[in-house]
Amino acid sequence: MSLTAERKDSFFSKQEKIQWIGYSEQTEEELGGLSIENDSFQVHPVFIPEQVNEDYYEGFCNNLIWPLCHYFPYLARFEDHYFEAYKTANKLFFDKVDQVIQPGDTIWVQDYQLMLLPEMIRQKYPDNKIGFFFHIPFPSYELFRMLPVIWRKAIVDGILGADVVGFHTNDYVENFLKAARLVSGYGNKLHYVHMGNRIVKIDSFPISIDYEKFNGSYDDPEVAEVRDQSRASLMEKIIFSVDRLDYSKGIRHRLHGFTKFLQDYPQWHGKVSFVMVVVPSRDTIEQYQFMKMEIDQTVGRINAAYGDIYWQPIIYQYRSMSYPELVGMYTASDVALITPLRDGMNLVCKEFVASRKDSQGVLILSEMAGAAQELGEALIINPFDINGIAQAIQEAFEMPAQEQTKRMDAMRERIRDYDVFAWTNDFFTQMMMLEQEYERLKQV
Ligand code: ADQ
Repeated sequence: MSLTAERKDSFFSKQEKIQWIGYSEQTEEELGGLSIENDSFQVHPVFIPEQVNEDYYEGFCNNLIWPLCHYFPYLARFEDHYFEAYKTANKLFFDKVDQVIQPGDTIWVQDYQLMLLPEMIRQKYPDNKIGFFFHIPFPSYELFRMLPVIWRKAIVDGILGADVVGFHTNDYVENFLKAARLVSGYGNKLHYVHMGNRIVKIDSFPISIDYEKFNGSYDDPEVAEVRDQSRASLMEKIIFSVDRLDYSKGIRHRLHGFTKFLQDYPQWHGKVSFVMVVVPSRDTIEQYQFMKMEIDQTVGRINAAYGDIYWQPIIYQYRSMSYPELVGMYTASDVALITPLRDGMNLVCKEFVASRKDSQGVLILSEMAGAAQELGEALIINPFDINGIAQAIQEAFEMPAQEQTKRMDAMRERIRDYDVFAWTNDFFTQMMMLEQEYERLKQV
């Protein structure tokens, strides 16, 4: 990552209309040729036949790449038909790019669902600038090598069709460079990979959020109402967490940590409310259904064991939240408890920090989230260490207001300076300046 003042100028404000290509949940017939367009975007839907999509999205993406990249190899399923569907779906995206692309266009491909697409575009359009961003952790080679050789090679070569390849952290960059070397024999110099007549830059771009939006929402009347009501109706101390239902998010470990806290610090009984919101996700997959059942049971057990008729330690919601509710809870809480077992970045912690215009509140953050590398002022915990979670909650509850402000302000400044717009500009600037930058480095 590198950032200069001029990189913070809005990149998109200088550009022509953005052509957005994405998967459509509706069929072509249902959409009926309806075109989605406004002043800045035009959306081009990609239609994937149902069976292909099941093997592609639920299969290759969610049953193989997701668990492997989040260090759950025992959940990964290696099916030939998954990979066939993955190739087919990437080709359907390519066909849409092929219809829309204009000479001189820059194409930015997002995430692990489309790892073969950069190379497909490169082969037909050698001169267009292509970027690729990977939103989840790129795993250590020992996990990546579990993929069959042909699949690994297709993935590495597919991604390297881009000019600039971005990851959230330097660790993921190093993991990818090692995979590129061991799978396809591509060496690198200062993170530039040589691909015959062209170079590819591999770098870290820690994704961020719209800082001003979250910061500015503090005084929004709807947000203030949620905050006031929560503070009035919940206990003296409020802990908050919100995530998609996913085994990578460490929800069960969080519950065990909270139970340990209740065991070890009984002085807080009757004085703490843990508001835990889980947003439904991928609940057609068996593992997710099982996990949901386990969470429901664990919450029930904790509330039954520790609560009484006046106090429920955990307030658990399985639903989506509106924006005012989300920011209302971020700003009402004393502690945000974020405990993923693995997370590419984790935006919830950045949203919490950006929302805290009052510079109060304590962030407890797992060291396994990419965000931990930027937010060192949080109380950093290991999500597998249940005692550590319990102690961090106690430390957060006892942290003086002044100390909270000091930590919060340092994190807020960092997120404000590299927000999602700076992230975009940084990525595009590196794409545009790729060759000059490489020549300059060669002289040094
Ligand atoms: P996700 O795994 O989806 O993203 P995350 O980065 O935390 O995880 O983003 C979740 C987003 O959904 C946040 O903006 C949050 O506010 C919102 N959200 C979560 N629960 C919600 C609820 N109940 N109601 C409403 N909104 C809710 C993937 C990777 C991450 C990476 C991002 C971006 O897994 O590691 O940070 O992409 O690159």
